[in-house]
Amino acid sequence: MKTIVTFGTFDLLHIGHVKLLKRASELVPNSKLIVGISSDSLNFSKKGHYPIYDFDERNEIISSIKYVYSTFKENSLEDKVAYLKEQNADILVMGDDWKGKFDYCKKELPNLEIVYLPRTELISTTETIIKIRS
Ligand code: C2G
Repeated sequence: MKTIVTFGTFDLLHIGHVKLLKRASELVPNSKLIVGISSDSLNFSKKGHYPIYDFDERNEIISSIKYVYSTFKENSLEDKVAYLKEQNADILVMGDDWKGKFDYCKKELPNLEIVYLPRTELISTTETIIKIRS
């Protein structure tokens, strides 16, 4: 069974997140999808604010999605290789807003396949927050 790993914050879960998880889980038959969920402090360091839903809430939401086999906490963007090793990842999947950014992982993990999937257009957590505020 192949192990597919993806990473993200998944705050205010929306259709773009669900489509990403669905497509990732369906990339290879007979595979399991493991999701690294950003810690609250990692989200602060990436985006300059804390997520609306805290880690435990986001973890519970993501864990309940049928495409997801298991989850773990991502504390640092720089530890990708360690996380991928820990999870025995065969494939790393990310949205194409991260295109090329994680290719360096292949230096230490030459058998790792990396797939960047096209983002779903016209939806994002940030846009949703702006819409609600206005
Ligand atoms: N996504 C998507 N379409 C959207 C919005 C997001 O396909 N309209 C994808 C992103 O490309 C990402 C995943 O959904 O692969 C999670 O998105 P975010 O929660 O925004 O993740 P991010 O904060 O970018 O964290 O280590 C990498 C980071 O932790 C990724």
